[in-house]
Amino acid sequence: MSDHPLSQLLPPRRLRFDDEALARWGTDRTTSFAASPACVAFPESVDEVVQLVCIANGHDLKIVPSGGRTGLSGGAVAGGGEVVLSFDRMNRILGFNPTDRIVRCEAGVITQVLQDYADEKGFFYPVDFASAGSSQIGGNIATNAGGIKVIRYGLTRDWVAGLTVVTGRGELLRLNHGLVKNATGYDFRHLFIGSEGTLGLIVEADMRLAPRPEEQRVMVLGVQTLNHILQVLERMAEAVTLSAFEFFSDLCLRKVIAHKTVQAPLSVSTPFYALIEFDLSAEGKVFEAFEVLCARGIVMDGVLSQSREQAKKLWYLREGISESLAPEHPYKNDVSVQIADVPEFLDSVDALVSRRYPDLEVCWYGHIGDGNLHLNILKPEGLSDEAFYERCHTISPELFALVQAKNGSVSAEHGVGLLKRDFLGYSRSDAEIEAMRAVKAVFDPNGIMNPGKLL
Ligand code: 2HG
Ligand code: ZN
Repeated sequence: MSDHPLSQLLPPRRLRFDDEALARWGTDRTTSFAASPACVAFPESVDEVVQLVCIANGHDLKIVPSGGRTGLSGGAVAGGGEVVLSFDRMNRILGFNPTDRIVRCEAGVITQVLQDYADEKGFFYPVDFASAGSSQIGGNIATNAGGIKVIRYGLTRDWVAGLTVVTGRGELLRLNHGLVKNATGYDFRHLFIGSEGTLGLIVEADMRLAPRPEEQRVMVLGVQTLNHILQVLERMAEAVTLSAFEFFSDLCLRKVIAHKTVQAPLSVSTPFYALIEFDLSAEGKVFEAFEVLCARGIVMDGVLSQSREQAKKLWYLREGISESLAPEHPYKNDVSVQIADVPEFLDSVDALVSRRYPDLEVCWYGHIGDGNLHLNILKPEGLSDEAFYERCHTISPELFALVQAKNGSVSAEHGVGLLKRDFLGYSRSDAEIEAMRAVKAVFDPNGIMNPGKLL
């Protein structure tokens, strides 16, 4: 394909047209969209990205930015002859400034590489989730990734001190330069964070690090009801600073156990489990709270990690859920409400699920400590994928109406992409969506950036 406009920029090994590359880089972890990009480009420098965007504008080529492709909303799916722009070859750590605790990364740096680098330097990069081993920093920023430690450390947004982006026009913008204070008007850095590649490409980022925390302990507690989970949250959060508060149902646990050879954490099985993480020095207080919760019949049993290795094993019971369910192609929901609204919201979702999904198995889990609930519905045997998705699609608006009634989000942390695009109106007003379109037109006037996603 030497006549392709991008052949003047990239050598054949960095501009691939083969079926294997198109299938691999043309999609993410969503299963309901087919990949059909025209080619996959692998730039190696910011300058090449700028040139690529300029060529794309001149030839009406659409661009789908591609990071670790771990997304679950179709944000990295190239389904209509687009150029996939992969950051796999822009994966260097460019420097470290210990005074400001800032690491400068290319967009393709793997999350775990940044975590390990921070650790080597005596610091901590706190954004963490199950796909940290393959997701890339650029993708994390483009989706404002959350994960398991948000309750203590916030979202990716909170750690981005500066950004270098190439807009859909092909302009290079250096945003915020790692400053703590910068009161000079609109902060475009925050506009690009969470923009899902619809405004331009994130090419480099200044990521701030946190002080390294003490060793963490993990406890898994068995409870009878969702409501009891919330009582555990209240009591534990009152007693200590939690680094994580997660929950999962017994069905999720059984799926993880069946998927990998791991053991059940407790000698009894209970309908739900809470997983908490906290500093080692808080262990005594956690134990006191645990005893009170047991005495009140709120907690049935619990297990506390005694080493890093054990903590990791307990974490796997929660972090392994998504991977264990993946072969069943579940219908995913990722919603959030304010933490104060969680109890009432859970009750209403619970009622909806038993009314509308009585014959479907639902895996409940998520980051309930920050208001984020993942509801994965499993496809019954014998039902085709299409029939199943169609049925779930008809129920989703009812769930989203409950979310809307609480001013919640129809996509807490997985992004909008293709999957939630038609439901955006449940969380954002018409005026907001119109303003989003206007903003996109400023940065991407020819509409070449990640078409069909988000808006
Ligand atoms: C998690 O918290 C991820 O495990 C994935 O956000 C959730 O697969 C899912 O629905
Ligand atoms: Zn999650």
